[in-house]
Amino acid sequence: MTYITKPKLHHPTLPKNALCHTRRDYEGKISTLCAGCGHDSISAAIIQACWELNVEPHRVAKLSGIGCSSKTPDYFLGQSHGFNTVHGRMPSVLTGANLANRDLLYLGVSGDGDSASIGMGQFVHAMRRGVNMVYIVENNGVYGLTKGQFSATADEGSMSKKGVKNTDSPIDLIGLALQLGATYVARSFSGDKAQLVPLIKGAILHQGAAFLDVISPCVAFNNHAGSTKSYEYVREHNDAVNRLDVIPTREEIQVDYEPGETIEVAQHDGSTLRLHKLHSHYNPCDHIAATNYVQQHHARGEVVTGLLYVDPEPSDLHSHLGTVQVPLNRLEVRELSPGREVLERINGGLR
Ligand SMILES: Cc1ncc(C[n+]2csc(CCOP(=O)(O)OP(=O)(O)O)c2C)c(N)n1
Ligand code: SF4
Ligand SMILES: [Mg+2]
Repeated sequence: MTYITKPKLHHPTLPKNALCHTRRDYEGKISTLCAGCGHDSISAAIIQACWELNVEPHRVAKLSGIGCSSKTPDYFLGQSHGFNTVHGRMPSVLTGANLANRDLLYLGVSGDGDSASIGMGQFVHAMRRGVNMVYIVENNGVYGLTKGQFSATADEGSMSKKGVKNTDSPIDLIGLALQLGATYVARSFSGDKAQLVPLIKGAILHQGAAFLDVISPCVAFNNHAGSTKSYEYVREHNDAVNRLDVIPTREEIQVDYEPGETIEVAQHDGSTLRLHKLHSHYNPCDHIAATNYVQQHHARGEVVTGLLYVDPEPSDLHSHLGTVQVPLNRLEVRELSPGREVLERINGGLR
């Protein structure tokens, strides 16, 4: 294993959240990724979001697959539960864990190779089932860990570092997530912390399948001219649909906005998303319009970022299955095995 433990010493004046935790308490080991890798910025944004939301680290389960992106859960939330699955299998392992213990906050971290190639079947079923999770794809358009082969999200016509042109059509994970019924869909850029942190916070508070596609340049293999996932390309083609702020209702809501510039989306769990609309025509609650908007801008070579779709009244796998509120892993043997009489009644109903 290549990892370095961080020294535990804190500066006494570091700001603390409501749980008396500093940001350092949400960090993990020292990253071994390449200096400048977008994935490290996403880890920093996750740390910031969890710190700001006063998330209790022991209530988080981080799961990932294989790849540079999937290594990152080791670099944040060092006091949380963590599990590295086989390549592309994070969604099914997470689904199982979620069904066993619905009380944890599930954070699935994946790469474009991990989710759009080997794990595609897993990704689509997690979305269509509505697993209550934050699913983050750290999207660099390449298999970073195995030295830069094109991934399935690489745009047609984009160039590899060695000058080879990609001739395959890209898979758009945002379009798929929308089509499959994800109830919170957003795209951002690793280098835009101001946009990314609130999007992660909104996803954490969302009670359903929340999907975040984060363009995350690979400085080693996909940050050159001709790449559509480089820092320069994304900065030039970024079209932000909204600016987001998340206001947990535990705090006093202070609103400071001009009429017509902001809309508020009340979520089922009582939290409120405040959207600063840059494009007055963009409505993130309109599913069909969101799908069209993303496709139209993609055709123009624009990367649309922001909260693209949110269902203010989401449902999740537990509500679809009608499971009990008590996490299954806390039920007594008596409740899990109700006895011969009940079993015979169930079997009788099947005859
Ligand atoms: C079953 C299996 N097949 C192939 C591999 C080799 N492999 C490791 S990581 C990876 C792709 C990683 O790409 P991505 O998910 O985009 O992560 P990145 O490194 O770009 O962050 C591949 C193909 C593997 N580890 N296991
Ligand atoms: S190879 Fe690419 S994705 Fe992997 S750590 Fe380096 S910059 Fe990041
Ligand atoms: Mg990748």
